[in-house]
Amino acid sequence: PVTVTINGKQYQVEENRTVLEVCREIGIEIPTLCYHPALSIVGACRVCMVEIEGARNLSPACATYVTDGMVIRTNTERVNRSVRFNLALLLSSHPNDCMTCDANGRCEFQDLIYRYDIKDMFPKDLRNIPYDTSSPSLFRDMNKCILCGRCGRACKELQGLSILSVAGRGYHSIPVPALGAPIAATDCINCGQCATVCPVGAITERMDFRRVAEELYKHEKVLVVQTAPAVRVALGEEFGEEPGTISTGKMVAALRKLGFDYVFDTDFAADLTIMEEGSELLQRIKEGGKFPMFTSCCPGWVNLMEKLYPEFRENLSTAKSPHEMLGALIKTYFAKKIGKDPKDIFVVSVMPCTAKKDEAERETLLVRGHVAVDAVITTRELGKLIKMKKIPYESLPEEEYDTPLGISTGAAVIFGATGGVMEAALRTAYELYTGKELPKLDFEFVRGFEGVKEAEVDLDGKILKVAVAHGGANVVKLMDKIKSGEVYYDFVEIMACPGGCIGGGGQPKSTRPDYLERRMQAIYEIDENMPIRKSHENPAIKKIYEEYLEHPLSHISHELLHTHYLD
Ligand code: HC0
Ligand code: SF4
Ligand code: SF4
Repeated sequence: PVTVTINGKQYQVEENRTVLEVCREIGIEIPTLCYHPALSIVGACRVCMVEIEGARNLSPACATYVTDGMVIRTNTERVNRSVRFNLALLLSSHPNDCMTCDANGRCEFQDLIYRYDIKDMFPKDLRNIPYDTSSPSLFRDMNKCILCGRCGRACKELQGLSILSVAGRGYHSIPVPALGAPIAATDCINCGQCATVCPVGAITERMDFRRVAEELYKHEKVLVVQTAPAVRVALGEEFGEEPGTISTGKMVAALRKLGFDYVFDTDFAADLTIMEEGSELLQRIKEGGKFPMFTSCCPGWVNLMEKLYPEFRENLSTAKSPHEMLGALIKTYFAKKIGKDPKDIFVVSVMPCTAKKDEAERETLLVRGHVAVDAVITTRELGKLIKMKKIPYESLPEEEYDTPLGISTGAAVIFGATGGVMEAALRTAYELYTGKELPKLDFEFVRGFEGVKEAEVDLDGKILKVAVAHGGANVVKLMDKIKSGEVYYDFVEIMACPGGCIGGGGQPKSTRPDYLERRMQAIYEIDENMPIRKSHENPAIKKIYEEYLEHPLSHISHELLHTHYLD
């Protein structure tokens, strides 16, 4: 440890830490914009400036490491003047249209402008850049860009895909796709990692919550909503709760209050996915097929595969992603059950994911001529909808999902974290393949944040080589190795976002260093507390096969639950 003096008080702190980290830990606020704990440090925005005794100039706290005897001041007039000057400069090229901005209320820039009481100090010098509405998942308004560069770093460092890089000069420079192309014309995979780190409203998900609000208001159709595994461990953050707060019951209650007629759980379909995908894997093992078999539930990954590794198209499981399976069942099985025409049913998916928006528009996912999912909204958009309708989220009593499409197991909820689909699949594949009961349900080697996890699983004599990768940058590394033949696996789980869907591009924005860990802990806590923890033991899954789907990979399962991929 080293001794530092901050604002006149002495502290013993760990070495190799920045002034910013140390100050935040002891509760001293330092404003930041370009800093994000998941990204590299660039010290570009100059709003975290502090005074270090002995240094002539102010130093950026995010990029300055503590040393023994360092004397730091964060609260001097000089610091304050400098922060205000930098904020005012940024504001001079930023429109003041907070009222209609989708980041309103959770904008890091707006917060600072308000807190430091910055009025327009310099004449406005706006940029007049047209919106980029080319993507079905993302919306870009570069007039609002404050040049923090977080989007570009997220795309490059987390996703391994340098789609956005800074072009132009000075305050007119902005992060753009190469040659200024619309984002949909690039290799962008719609993961939304850029949007979830954007501190302002420059890159957001395409907003679909107003369309959903409109349907709720008209209420001409039967309104059905489903929620993804990872939403329940993050939604609370939109209402000031700690990351990892489990909000399943409140979320269901809020959705009913919003006016949905049925609240179903994507987790039900995650269990169904395991039945279909697990059976597909066992079938490939017995009858031959392409290996490795890749999971297919992450549309960010499917986009990445189609754009960068199309030669692996047939290696992908043909199983649709869970929310598309559920949408398909709602428009067929469930429609018949309630005596409705599928065109009179409106299905909304609440997802941690922006790529699910473009997935829902794929023509290959039409079910008997109908879209399976009519609208996808992100966790953040659900938060907006609840606030817009003034539903008192904090005081809602917990409620349960509707049956039968709301019944699920612990195996389903872990889909939300990297390694979860693999673990859920192994729990079922082991028992189906060997006919024996698993001695231990937890497969620890696929858990955690290691970029690529690999293992050999003994299915009673048959050794299965498996791997799990999350975050595009790790995915690209793994795929290059698989492609070159350097490594071989039988079954590979891939999630495009860091940490899996808990870190999805539609999740609440967070600059806390521990938000992913906490969300992950919550996912495994839910699993542990579920009475049933294996997909093939879900009674509602057994019933739907008996009543409707016959058996995994049946003719009707193929029609409703499987798909194919684009050339
Ligand atoms: Fe996921 Fe899913 S686990 S992709 O991350 O498979 O979005 O949460 O809903 O569909 O179930 C996202 C999360 C899902 C799907 C499930 C899968
Ligand atoms: Fe990059 Fe993902 Fe953003 Fe596309 S959505 S620009 S791939 S971070
Ligand atoms: Fe979407 Fe999850 Fe894939 Fe990210 S990891 S693109 S949130 S499905």
